[in-house]
Amino acid sequence: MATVTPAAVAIPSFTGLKSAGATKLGATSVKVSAAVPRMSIKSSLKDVGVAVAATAASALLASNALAIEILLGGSDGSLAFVPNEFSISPGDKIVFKNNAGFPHNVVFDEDEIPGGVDAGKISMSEEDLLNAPGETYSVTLTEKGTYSFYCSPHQGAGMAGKVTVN
Ligand SMILES: [Cu+2]
Repeated sequence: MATVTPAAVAIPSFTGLKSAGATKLGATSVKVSAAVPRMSIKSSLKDVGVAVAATAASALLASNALAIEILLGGSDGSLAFVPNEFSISPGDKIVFKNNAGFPHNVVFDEDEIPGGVDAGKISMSEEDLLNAPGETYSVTLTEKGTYSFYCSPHQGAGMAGKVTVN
């Protein structure tokens, strides 16, 4: 059996990958098998398969992940999250957007989030503020459960909200 060095495997693999982008995998395997020794064919096909699977997975994630926009401050001047109660799916992104009555921020209550979730990792710091119109703070929640959050400058005025991940 011929010895295949890493360098010898790498070149046909690269060719296979490029072909896979332009043509169907079946057509690529025929073309590669005619051009390279048996050991290389196996490596080449394996690499192409992994690359195709990875591409498909990332495309799926991109098309399925949703983002929900929550306004910071009501257009009527209310100091509130709008809406202040909503549901998302795990992995969805929440985009909090400055609308009126700022500065605002978004702090998750460490006592009212699912166990094992670190409030510090999903919150802005208490002193950190969104000052400009349209400024945003985004967070992605992956653990199922109910999360309570508030705006620290306006917590006393009742600016708080709740999101359920299910
Ligand atoms: Cu606020």
